[in-house]
Amino acid sequence: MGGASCPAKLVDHDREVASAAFECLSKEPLMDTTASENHTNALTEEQIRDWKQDGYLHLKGLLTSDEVRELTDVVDRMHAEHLNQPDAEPHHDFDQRNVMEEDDIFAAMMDHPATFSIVLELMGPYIGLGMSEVIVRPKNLNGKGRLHTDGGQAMRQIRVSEDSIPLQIKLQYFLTDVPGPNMGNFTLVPGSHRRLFPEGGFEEGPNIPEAVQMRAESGDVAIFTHSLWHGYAPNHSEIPRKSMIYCYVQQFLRPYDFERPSQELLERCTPRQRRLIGDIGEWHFGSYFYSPADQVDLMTDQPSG
Ligand SMILES: O=C(O)CCC(=O)C(=O)O
Repeated sequence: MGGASCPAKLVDHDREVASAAFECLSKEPLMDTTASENHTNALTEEQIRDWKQDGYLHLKGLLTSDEVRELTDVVDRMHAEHLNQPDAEPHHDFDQRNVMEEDDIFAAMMDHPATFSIVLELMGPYIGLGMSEVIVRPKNLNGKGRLHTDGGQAMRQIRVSEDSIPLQIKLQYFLTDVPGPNMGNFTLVPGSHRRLFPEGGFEEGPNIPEAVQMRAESGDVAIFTHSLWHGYAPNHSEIPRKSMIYCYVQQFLRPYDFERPSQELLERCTPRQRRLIGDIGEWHFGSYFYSPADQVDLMTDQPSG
């Protein structure tokens, strides 16, 4: 379409955005988009190598026992309320979405000091929160578990290269110990993030030979990229497996489990948390693609002056 049919104001704005971006790129060295180049130094060289090779990390003891207890109290309360509903099945999984709206303790997890610098190291600073979830997987002898990759029809066909920042990562915080097999373990296939997951999955579910059932302790965090073949094993134990999942996406992607945050939540959040859940100021062409000028300062908490 010719420029004559576009409103002049928008064309000018687009030019401004493009020329500001060009100016910025020509003054600063191009960012090398390997996962290790975001320089928060939150991960070791070895962890970054493992991340690229395996598509996931298992980081131990990132939450304190007090944090685990406080979070578990809230999760237990939510689960108990759910079980009070007439049609609730005690052996079914409890999967609550958009929990940042439920309780301030979940809103605070968006940029938890022990994990947020890791998110920045892997993703870079131009990010948003894609979802916040609480999961309880109780004993279910009929449960089979499942393996999948994340995203819908299009996203599940995208597998970013080794030297690319991810499109999406999830952090799974474990609130219970999962010391043995078939305890509802987070299950994954190391290195599978570069291979196409078969449409329809596997008949064996999570029991394919390459799959690994992660043994974890409460307070541990599993971080994984969207194209990793992952899921969960059945829980045949007496201990309900409890965890929380926080998903981070590049800012130009849409959130998964909310359309927009409530005004009430926005008012309770810090400026950084508000940005993460989509407060980008007044919307204009390209504003989710060329992030607001204070994006890096907000994310890193270090004004560049
Ligand atoms: O519950 C689990 O361990 C797996 C969760 C999962 O598959 C997902 O978040 O996509």
